[in-house]
Amino acid sequence: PQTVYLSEYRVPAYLVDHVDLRFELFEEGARVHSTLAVRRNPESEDTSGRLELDGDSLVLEGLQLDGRDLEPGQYENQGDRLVIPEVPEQFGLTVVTWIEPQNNTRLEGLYKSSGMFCTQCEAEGFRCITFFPDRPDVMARFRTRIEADRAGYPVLLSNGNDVERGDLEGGRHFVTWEDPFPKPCYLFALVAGDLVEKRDSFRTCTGREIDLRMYVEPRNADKCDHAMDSLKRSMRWDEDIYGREYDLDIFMIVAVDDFNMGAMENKGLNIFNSSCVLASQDTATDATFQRIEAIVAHEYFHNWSGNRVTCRDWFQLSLKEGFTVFRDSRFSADMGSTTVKRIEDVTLLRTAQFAEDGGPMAHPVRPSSYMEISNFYTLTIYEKGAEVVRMIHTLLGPDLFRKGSDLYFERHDGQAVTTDDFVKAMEDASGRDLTRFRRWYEQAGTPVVTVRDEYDEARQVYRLDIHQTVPDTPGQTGKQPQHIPFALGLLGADGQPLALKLVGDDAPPAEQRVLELTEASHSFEFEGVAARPVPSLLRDFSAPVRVDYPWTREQLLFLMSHDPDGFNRWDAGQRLAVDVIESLVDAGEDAEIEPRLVSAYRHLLTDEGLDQALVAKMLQLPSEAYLIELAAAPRVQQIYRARTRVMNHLAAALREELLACYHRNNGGAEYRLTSDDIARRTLRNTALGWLLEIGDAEGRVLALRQFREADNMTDRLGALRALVNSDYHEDREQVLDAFYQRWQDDPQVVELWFSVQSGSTRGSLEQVRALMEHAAFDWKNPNKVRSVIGVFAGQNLAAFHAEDGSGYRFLAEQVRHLDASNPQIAARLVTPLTRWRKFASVHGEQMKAALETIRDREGLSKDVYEVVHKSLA
Ligand code: B3K
Ligand code: ZN
Repeated sequence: PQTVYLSEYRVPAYLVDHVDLRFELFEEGARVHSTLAVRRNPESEDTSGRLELDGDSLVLEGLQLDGRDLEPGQYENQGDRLVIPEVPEQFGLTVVTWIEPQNNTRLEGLYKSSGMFCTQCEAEGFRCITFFPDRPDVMARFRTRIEADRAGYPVLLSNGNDVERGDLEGGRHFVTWEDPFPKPCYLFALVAGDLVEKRDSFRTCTGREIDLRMYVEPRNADKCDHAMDSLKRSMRWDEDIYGREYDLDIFMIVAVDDFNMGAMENKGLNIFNSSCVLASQDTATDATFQRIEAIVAHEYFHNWSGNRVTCRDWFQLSLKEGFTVFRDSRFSADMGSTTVKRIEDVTLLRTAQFAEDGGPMAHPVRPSSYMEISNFYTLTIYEKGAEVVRMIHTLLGPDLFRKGSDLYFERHDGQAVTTDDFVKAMEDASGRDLTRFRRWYEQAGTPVVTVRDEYDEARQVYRLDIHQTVPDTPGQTGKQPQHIPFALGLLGADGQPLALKLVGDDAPPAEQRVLELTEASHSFEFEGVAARPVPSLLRDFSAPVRVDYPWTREQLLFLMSHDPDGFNRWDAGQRLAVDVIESLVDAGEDAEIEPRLVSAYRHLLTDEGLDQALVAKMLQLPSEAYLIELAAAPRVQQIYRARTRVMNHLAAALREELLACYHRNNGGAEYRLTSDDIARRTLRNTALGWLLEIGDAEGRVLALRQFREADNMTDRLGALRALVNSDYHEDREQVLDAFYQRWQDDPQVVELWFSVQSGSTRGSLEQVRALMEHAAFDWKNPNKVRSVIGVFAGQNLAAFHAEDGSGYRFLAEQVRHLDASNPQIAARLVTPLTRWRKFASVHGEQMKAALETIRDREGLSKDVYEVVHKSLA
C-alpha cells in the first residue's frame, strides 16, 4: 500500500460546482447516475488537462462528456481511478455505475443494514458509490433523486430539503432532495427504508422554526425521546455559547444497526449507530443515556465545526474532530457535573490516548503521513485534539476564545481549511502569539513534566523547578519544548489555599495561577509563604501531560480531603491507590495494605456532606488498563492480583459502610437522569459490586432482589454485573439466562449482555468462544463483534494476557477472520496486540508472534496492513 504525505498536498486540478445524482435502488444492486458540473481550478498549477476521479469496487456502465459518449480510447478505467487525459476548461460529465449494497460488508459507501439502504462516506466512502474527486477540498451543491420500491422503502432521504416526490411504474416511487450548501462528498448521505418518523421542532434564536425528524425501525419508536431532547438542548447551547444557529429547515437523525462507529454528521441527515441514539429507561443505562446526549451534541455541533467550515485534507482531521469533541465535552459538563465529566475525559485520555502516544502508531494531532485514513480516527486526533483546543481556551480565557471562534467561523465559512487556520484565527482575535503552541499539532508523544520543590524558611520562599521533555516517537526524535498551561495552587498546613504571589511579578495575589511553560526548564518562586505548603499541581488537568512529582502518601491523603479543585481531589485518591497497588505487586501475600487507604475510603463512604457525584468517582479503583499503562514493563497477572487484593481488603474492612451506603442510596424514587440521581445509582451499584466481590451473603440477597425489582436498566445491569463477577455460580447462570430471555429481541440490550460476560474477570476464554457461537452473535454486526471480542481484549485483561498466550492467539484469529469482511473493524480490534514491546519478555514475544500470523494472511487489507506492519517495524 502507498503512503500519503501532507507535504505532497496540491490543490485540486478540477473543481465540481454541482452534482446531480439519481439512485435506482433494487434488491440485486443499485444504479447510480451522476452528472457533474466541472471546471478547471484557476489556482492549480496543473495545466495538463487531465482529469482523475477516485473509485472503489465500481462497475462502470456509462461515461459521457457534455452529452457525448466517451470511446474506450478516450478514458482509462484503472479500477481505483478513472482517468480522462483530455478535458476542456469547463464541462459536464455523466458517470453511470453499478454497485451491490447488499453485498457490502465493509459498511463504507452505500450498504444495507436490517433491510434498509444507508451510506457512510467519511472518509473515502463516496468513491464506492461513483467515480468522483473524493477529497474534502472539492465542495459541490448536491441534488439527489432516489428511486425505490414504494412498499419496501416508503422513506427516501438525503441531505437538504425534499423538493419533489412522485410515483413511478411498477410500484416504485421517488423523492428528490436538494442541499443548498456546497459540501465535500464525505458529507453526502442517503437512506431508504421502512421507517417510522418522530417529529418535533425547534425555534432558533432568530425565530426560524426547524423541523426535527427522527427515523427508526417501528420496534424502536419508543426510544427516541432522549435523543430528541438532547438535540434541542444542543441546538440551544450552540446558540448561547458559540452564537451558532442551525441553517437548514430540516434536521434529520436516522438509527441503523450495522455501523462501523458511533455516528456521522452528514449535512442535515445525521446517521447513528442504534446503540448511540436509541434509549429508554428500561433498556439503556445511565452511561448510555449520557453517551447518547454527548454524541447527538457532537454530530450536531459538526454542522458548524466540520460542515460549514471543513477540512482541507485528511491530515487536518483534528480541525473538526478535536474542536468538536472540545465543544461536546463542555456541553456535557454544562448539562451535568463539570468535575465528573472532566474525570471521565481524563480517564480515557490517560488510559488509552497516552498508551497510543507511547505505542507504534503514535502520531501528532496533525499527522504528516498515513496509509489508510480510517486508521487515523484515533484518540490522539479526537481526545488529545480536544485537549489542545482546551489549552487554547485556558490560555486565552473564555471571552477571547469566543472572539477567536467567531472570527474562525466568519473568516472560513464555506471553506476547507487547516488546523493552522484555526490557530491563526485564535491568534488574530486575541493578539496572543501561539507560535510555540503550534508544536502541539506537530509533535507526537506525551510530554513529561518533572516538578521538584524547595522551601526556604528564612526567606519564606517556596520554589518550584519545572522541567519538561517530549519523548521520542516512531519517526520523531529530538523534540522541542511545548507551550504548556500549568494550573496550580498551594495549600497551607491547615488545608487553606494560600494567596500566590510570584517573586518579581506584579499580578495581584490569587489562590490559583496558570503558569505558562514554554522552555525546557523554569523556576518559579512564591513569596510570603509561612510554612512548607502542599502543592496542588496541574489542576483540572490543564494540559495532556504526565506529571512527575515525588508525592508522599501524607500529601495525597491531605489533598484528597482538602484540595478545592475537585479534579485534583479525585486524582490524589487515584495516585494513592496506584501507589498502594503498585507496592503490592512485588510484595508477598501477607504484606500489609496501607491502613490509611482504608480510612480514606471509609471517610468517602460515610461523610454525606461530600459531593456524592465526586465520591462515586473517587470510590472507583484505578482500572487494570490504567495500572498497566503506568507500568514500564507490566506483569499483568501480578497487577491484577494486587488490585483484586486491595479491592477485597477494602470491601471486607468496609462491609458495614458499604451496606449502609447501599441502603442510603436505594431510594425507591422515580428514575431521573440528574447528576445527583446518577451518582446515587453509581454508589449503590459500586457498593453492591464490592460486596459480591467478597462473596457477601447479604450482598447476594440484595443483588438478586435488585435484579428482580429494578425499574431501570442501570440497576438491573448493576445487579447482573455484580452477580456475574461473583463466585455464586448458580445465581450467575440463572440471572444471565433470565436476562437473555427477557431482552433477546432488543439488540442493544443483548450487546450489554454480551459485554458483561466477555468483560467479566470470572469468565474464561472458553466462555467467550461460546458467546461467539451464540445465536445472537453476528459477524456482520460491528456492535456484536465489539461487545464480545473487543471487550474481552480491552477489559478482561487477566484472561487476555493469560500466561499461555491463548488470549493473543484468539484475538489474532478473529482479526484474520474479520479482515476479509470488515477491514476497518479488524484494524481497530488489533490494537491491544500492537503494544507488545511494552510487555515483559514472554508476553511480548507471544503478542508479536500473534501479530505475525496476521501479517502473513494472504490478501491483507490496507487497514490491517498499516497497523500490523507499523507495530512490527
Ligand atoms: N466523523 C465521523 C467519523 C467518521 C469515521 C470514518 N471512518 C463521526 C464523528 O466524529 O462525528
Ligand atoms: Zn466528530
